[in-house]
Amino acid sequence: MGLGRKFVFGAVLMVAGLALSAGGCALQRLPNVSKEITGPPASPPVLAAFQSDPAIITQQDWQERRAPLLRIRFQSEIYGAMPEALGFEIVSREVLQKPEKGAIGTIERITIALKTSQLGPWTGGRPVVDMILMTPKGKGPFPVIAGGTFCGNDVLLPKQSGTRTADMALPPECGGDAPEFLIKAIFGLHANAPPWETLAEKGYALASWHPGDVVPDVPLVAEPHLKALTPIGTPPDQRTGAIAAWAWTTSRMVDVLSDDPRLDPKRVMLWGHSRHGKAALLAAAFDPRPAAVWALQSGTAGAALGRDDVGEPVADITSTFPHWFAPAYKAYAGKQADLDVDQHQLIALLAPRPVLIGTGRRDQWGDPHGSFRALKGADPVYQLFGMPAFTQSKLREPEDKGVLGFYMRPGLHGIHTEDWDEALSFFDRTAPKASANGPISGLKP
Ligand code: GTR
Repeated sequence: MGLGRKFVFGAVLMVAGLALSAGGCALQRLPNVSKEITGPPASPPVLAAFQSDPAIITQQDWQERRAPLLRIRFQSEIYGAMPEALGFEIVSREVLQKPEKGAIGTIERITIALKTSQLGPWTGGRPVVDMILMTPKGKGPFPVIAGGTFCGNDVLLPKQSGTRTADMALPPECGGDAPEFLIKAIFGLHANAPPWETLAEKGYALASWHPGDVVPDVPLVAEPHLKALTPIGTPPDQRTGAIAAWAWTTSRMVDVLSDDPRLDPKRVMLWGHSRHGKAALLAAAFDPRPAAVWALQSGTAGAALGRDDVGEPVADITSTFPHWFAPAYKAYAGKQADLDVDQHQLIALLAPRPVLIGTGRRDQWGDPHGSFRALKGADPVYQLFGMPAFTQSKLREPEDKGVLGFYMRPGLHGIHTEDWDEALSFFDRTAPKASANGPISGLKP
């Protein structure tokens, strides 16, 4: 076999391997979903009586009675106990790129040790996260878009030395040594790295970290880390799941970002794709500080309704990724209708903050329709906070109004330029105004 042939053969094998290793990933479920909205409304209705809590009438009812009750239920039934928040310590800061001519801005690596109530299996008894922070040129304080990266910091900025993160196990979905062009061909141009230049040009800072620094995304490897993060006294079937641990990590990153005078603490926006979209939503549901969230193809236990038979079933997600959840969640395999909470209630915990849900038309497991209905189901809580009703009737792109937005682009599971374009125009439109020092270039006043 000639070299060229060998290469093509190798590439085909690698594509097949990647597709298979994506496991339950939507890649294998190719048919388009309907362009018309299908499926019943979200249940239970978000303001209706829940357990022994009577129906919600006012914002105060929601904030003081219902929201705390839902947070307890989401932890006990789906995500497991949130680790305790005990703060952080900056271990080191290193400037990887100075804002000199030709550079987009400043790029730093900030090494952060997270404090936990227990001694974990980490070096020094606590998890250490490397955050890569880009601040654009110009005068801040800058709004910042923050989120976990899928495959480690070293693929974030391939041409930038010094970004390598702690040496944690990566999930098989990262494709082993698959070349970057194949990853991009399968999972999109921005599968591994956000559009740094565009963000800098628009006046956004970008914070990225690898959630696997805290809990590696590999089932058996994750287990001791999860146990170490689980608050003492938690029933075993509610031990912290990785999505909860990553959401908690996100909040610690918000601690760090909110303390940085170059950034605007009122404009910390979260984003995440797929499993990290689940974590971004959960983080903002438990933390009032993130100003807005973009969850892309977050699917089951993310933005998609989970009590129906559409999308990725609980049985599949809990057997492929048992470490993501509380062991209790597995009990709903094959009987997800028995759950008494659903994801529209999770989204409602973000009210009145802007939420953009992105989906792909061929990403059947991401469940575009269930995600749209979840936004609709959360809307009454947004209206309780005086937000305009979610009236969007087309799945394709968000309407240019309101703080709830939804889009369904063509294609599969991945992160494309089109996704970032949708997110940036949504953030430009809905992000709060600068809280000091006047407007930021690129943002609408
Ligand atoms: C899939 C998983 C989805 C989604 C996705 C991802 O395999 O079944 O729930 O989270 O992984 O994170 O890419």
